[in-house]
Amino acid sequence: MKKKSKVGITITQHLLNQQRENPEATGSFTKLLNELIVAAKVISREVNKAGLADILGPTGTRNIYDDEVQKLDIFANKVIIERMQHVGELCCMGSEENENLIEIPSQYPKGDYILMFDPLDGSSNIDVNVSIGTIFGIYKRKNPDSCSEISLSDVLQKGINQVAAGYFLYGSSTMMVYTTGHGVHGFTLFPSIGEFLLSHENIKIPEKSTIYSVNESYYAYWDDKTRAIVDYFKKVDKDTGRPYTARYVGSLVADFHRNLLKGGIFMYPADRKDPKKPGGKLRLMVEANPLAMVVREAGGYASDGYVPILDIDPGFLHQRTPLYIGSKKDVEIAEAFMKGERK
Ligand code: P6P
Repeated sequence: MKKKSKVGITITQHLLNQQRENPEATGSFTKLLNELIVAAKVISREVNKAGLADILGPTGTRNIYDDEVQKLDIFANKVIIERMQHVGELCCMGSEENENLIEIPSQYPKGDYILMFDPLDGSSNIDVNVSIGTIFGIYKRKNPDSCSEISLSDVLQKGINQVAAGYFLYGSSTMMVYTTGHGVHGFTLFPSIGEFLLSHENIKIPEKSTIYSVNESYYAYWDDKTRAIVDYFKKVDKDTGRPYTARYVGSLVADFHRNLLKGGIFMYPADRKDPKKPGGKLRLMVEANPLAMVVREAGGYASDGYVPILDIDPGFLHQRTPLYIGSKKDVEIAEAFMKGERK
């Protein structure tokens, strides 16, 4: 019998369903996420056109991390800021591309939410047509009655405080994966109708996997414990399904998404390669925290090698962290090596 195609509900319907299940919901959150979705549709269109348009390639400028900034980075950052600042639900934003907090212009109403985002992660892959993504995490401000004086202490919250998190993946198709703490759900953009439709309901990451993702060119810059972790996943041992398969795209959202669906551990350890980045390359607030919430809701785990990512108290906006994220059992093995509990 011909398999009935399961066309899912729209993301808007899904958000409204979640809102209705939450008695105190006022609709503010739904409005906020809907605007972010519009921004992602605009970015998706430009990413898909990038090969033809003149917004491809580097701008010749560098961001605060000294990374070369691609034109699409700037475009994506601008689209999100301009679209989100007038929604009336935010009191500020933080972006990987902006050194300081992004305040809401005085002409727009403010709200109680804080949006932290990486507008276009993996940008070094733009020119070679590898999947890239937007990562976001949403918090509620701690002191709701003083939005006019938003302070870093309001924003620098542990990842466990996120009320929602997720990412958009601009690849062979454009996907949105998000959680509000009630499971992880994936939606695929159908360009013909311009809607994200439910395609991956209640995603659960396999507890154990056979994939490890790490840039092994840094092997010489790792400490012995980090080397021991990677050596472990490469060792031949049939009983534990090793060696694992190596898969590394070099685009965090692409690597994370594959591991989320198939199982796997993604690692970006601390290394001695760049003295400016002793704690690893990835950013806590705009990369590690959102993905750590997603993976936890999918039954996985994220650690800095010693403690859960979601428990880290951020010291400053662009703090970096080592990241071990994915299938729970594999991340726990990595932690055991880092803590000296395994050799
Ligand atoms: P490396 C992309 O620039 C990024 O921030 C992540 O998307 C990706 O996982 C990582 O850097 C790749 O870094 O050092 O392996 O090239």
